[in-house]
Amino acid sequence: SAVAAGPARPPTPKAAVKVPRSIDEVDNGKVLGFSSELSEDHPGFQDSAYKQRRMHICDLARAHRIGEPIPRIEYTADEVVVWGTVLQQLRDLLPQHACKEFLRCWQLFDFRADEVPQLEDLSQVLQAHTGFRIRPVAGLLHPRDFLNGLAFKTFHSTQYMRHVSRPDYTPEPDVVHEVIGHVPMLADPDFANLVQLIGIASLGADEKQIWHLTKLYWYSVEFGVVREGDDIKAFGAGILSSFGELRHMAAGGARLEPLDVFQPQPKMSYKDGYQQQYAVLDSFAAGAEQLKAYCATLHHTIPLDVRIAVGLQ
Ligand code: TIH
Ligand code: FE2
Repeated sequence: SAVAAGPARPPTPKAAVKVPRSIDEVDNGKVLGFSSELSEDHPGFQDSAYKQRRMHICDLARAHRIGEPIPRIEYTADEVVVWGTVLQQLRDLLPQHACKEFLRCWQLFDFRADEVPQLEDLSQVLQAHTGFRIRPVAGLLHPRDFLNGLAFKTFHSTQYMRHVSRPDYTPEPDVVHEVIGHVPMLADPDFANLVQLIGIASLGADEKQIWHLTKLYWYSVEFGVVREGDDIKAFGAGILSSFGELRHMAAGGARLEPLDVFQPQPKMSYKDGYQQQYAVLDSFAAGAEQLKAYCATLHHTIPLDVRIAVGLQ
């Protein structure tokens, strides 16, 4: 028979990739960076009290188990000042430069300058709106674990505060970045759907695909902008949470390129300061369609029980 005319077989994976069957099987212990060991170029590198404080908060995150409430942190007066400074600066910038979905969801959270929000409370609000939950984490996770978490609508968040010397910008995720950059966006159903799609694509993906998905995540969820009529508005958390980065965007400091999920993405770096390029989406729905088309090319097999657990048909 005409065997040769059949569809090409998907390539056999080199090593079997472990697909987690629930969020409990996603490891939040393997932290690749940041945490409490800081590199020389980190603003808190010389500050031993700062490093100790982070160590304490990181230990709490390591001890957390899914299903338990996220421990409440008693933020110090200095930490509250950092939070309040960022919040006040961003309040001046966000109305003009954040996308409409962000500004709508922002209203769900009564952020106050004199109180750092607690992840547990935010997680409750998110669960009610989009089903996303927050899980505390000690630092930068392995990309596979981080992305796998998104498939189970779980967002891994740091809980420590950026260093007092640089409220405008930190090279790493911190509680301000998670709370202002990510949390309001995750309350938007279309956006939450897009984020979960990236997570589902990561289940069973090989290392090369994980790397590509990490970059897609970086150039959308972290540093994406979206068209609103003739304007460009921020939805990427790395822009929304940094008044330095937001001013950089508003001043046209970065190239704008349409997101093309099939193309190799530019190198990403935590070390080079403000971004040189932002990826533009026409809408979150358009972005989700592109991602679905990309996922269809991945050919990995997700076990049926996992497909059901994450709501795939
Ligand atoms: N640079 C961001 C901020 O200062 O809020 C934090 C990060 C976003 C992405 C990676 S680190
Ligand atoms: Fe982030």
